[in-house]
Amino acid sequence: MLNWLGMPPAASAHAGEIDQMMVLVHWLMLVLFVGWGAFFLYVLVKFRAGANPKASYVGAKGKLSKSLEVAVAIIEAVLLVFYAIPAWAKRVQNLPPENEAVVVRVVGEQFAWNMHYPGADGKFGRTDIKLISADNPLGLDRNDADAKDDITDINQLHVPVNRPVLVHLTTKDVIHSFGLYEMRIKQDAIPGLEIPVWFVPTVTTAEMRARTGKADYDYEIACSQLCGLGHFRMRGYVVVQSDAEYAAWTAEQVKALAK
Ligand SMILES: [Cu+2]
Repeated sequence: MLNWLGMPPAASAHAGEIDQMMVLVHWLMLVLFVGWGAFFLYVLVKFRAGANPKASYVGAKGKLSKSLEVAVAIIEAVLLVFYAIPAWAKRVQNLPPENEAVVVRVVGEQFAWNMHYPGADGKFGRTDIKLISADNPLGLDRNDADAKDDITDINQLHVPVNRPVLVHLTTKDVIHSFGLYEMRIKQDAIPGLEIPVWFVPTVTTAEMRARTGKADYDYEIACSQLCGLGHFRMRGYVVVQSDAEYAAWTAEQVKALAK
């Protein structure tokens, strides 16, 4: 139903709700575009100089135009109150509990996305700006007890399918924006703030590749704020895996840490 809008395929539990809103807004815009366009053509002919040598300073009479304006305002209010605000409220109020979700810190920087998983203990280790270096972009203090099992990654967000993912989003330098189009997620990353963002991925990367027939299809993380000269290359990938694949990936990371 959405192909006519050119939307990327949907791959999260709440995507349908966002798409429904987009469809309704586009229908309203189409009706307004056609309606106003037709009205414009009508007045061009009706009030042409040839038929109206003397200008009227009174203007249009009648209630139709006012009723139409009120109707448009009511439709917009309905979209806002019954669709947009409830959908947004779910994003910002119904956060999944941390013990049920996959919790990840995502830290933007010019020009990469750093992923920080709390590891088996479920606690994020201490980070310190003084420890930031080329091979420790998060400034993670590996001497901290909570940090010992933390998993980090760059530009690759591994998540299991059908489980809530709770991202704590922030940035080290300038404002970036975490855009996951198939998940219908977009949130600005602001220095000094940690903003919760959540979604439930419903289609694994492998399944999406099979569905689209594109063997190299990836869920892209696109930085959606112009954040500097390298903005164009600030992209990462969400790798949505089956539970078994995700467990295997986690085990691999744990093994690499032990080395
Ligand atoms: Cu950016």
